[in-house]
Amino acid sequence: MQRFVPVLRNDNVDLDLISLINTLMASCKEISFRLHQGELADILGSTLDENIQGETQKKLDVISNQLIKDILLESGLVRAIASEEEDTIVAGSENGRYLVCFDPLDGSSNIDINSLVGTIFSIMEVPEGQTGATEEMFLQPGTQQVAAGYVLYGPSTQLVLTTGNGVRQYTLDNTIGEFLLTNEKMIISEDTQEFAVNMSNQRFWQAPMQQYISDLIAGDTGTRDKNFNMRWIAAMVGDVHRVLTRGGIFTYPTDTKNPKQPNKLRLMYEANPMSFLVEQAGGVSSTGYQRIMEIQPTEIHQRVAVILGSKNEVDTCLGYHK
Ligand code: AFP
Repeated sequence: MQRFVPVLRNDNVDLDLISLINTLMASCKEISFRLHQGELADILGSTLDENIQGETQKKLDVISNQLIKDILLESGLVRAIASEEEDTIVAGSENGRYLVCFDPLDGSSNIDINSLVGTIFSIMEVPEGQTGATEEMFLQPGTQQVAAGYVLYGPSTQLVLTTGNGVRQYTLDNTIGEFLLTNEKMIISEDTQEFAVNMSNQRFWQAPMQQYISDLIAGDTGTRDKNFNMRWIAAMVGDVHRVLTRGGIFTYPTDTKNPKQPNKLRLMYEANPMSFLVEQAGGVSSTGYQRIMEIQPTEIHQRVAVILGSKNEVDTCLGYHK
């Protein structure tokens, strides 16, 4: 099985970018190790702090953020980072070519139940001729990403990565500490009978999503004329991994549950990187009204509605929004 760096070299990926991803993976291997130590390492549970989103920070959110932040800022390759766990961007090296957005530990409510979590990342280049490190530099649409991926900390630790030439999956071999290529080309099936949504929010959704999900649930007794199954991991990284592996539609739609926060998922470090992966694997990713990767961001912690997955099923869902 091939190691991850030579695979990227064969793909003619820029050597600095390979080096950056490799550096990022060093921190993910450390997170993987600590997660697997679990309760033995006294890293479960919450801190007394909240992040910028008003969410209680788990100890592992803070540890993971620190590990990734330190290694990226020391690499010399990164101009600045934006993280779910940081209020503002953090400047790195003046000569760094790259901007990295990340969610250090997505699905953190799963930590204490020993369930799926993951690190999601998106990499862009500093716009031509710009000096210093500013939030404006980050406000580029997802189409500008040069790499995106996630590391899923499950029964095995897997890296799923795109640099714009398809999606590959690597599995961490703990005996040698390397990510080895285990799927050369991830493709999302065009059709599916599986959907992922938090059904407890149903009454808060807008009419098109209410109708679409009702029709899925009606199954072969309704207009869809086939039965659907539902899965919800409560970690986007786990749900999207399932979609990439065996197809499906995943959505976190707009809702009125908290009028101050109509959308839950973060554009820069959740929706954009996942959309890049999904599109590279042949799927579709939209807010319902716009391709996610074409959204012009207005701030780094911006939230969006997300509908992504199997092409034909997402297209059907989008049909309800017209
Ligand atoms: P946290 O990492 O803050 O726990 O949030 C995870 C997440 O943003 C996303 O990964 C899940 O799809 C979604 O929240 C789950 O949300 P619900 O708890 O509302 O189902």
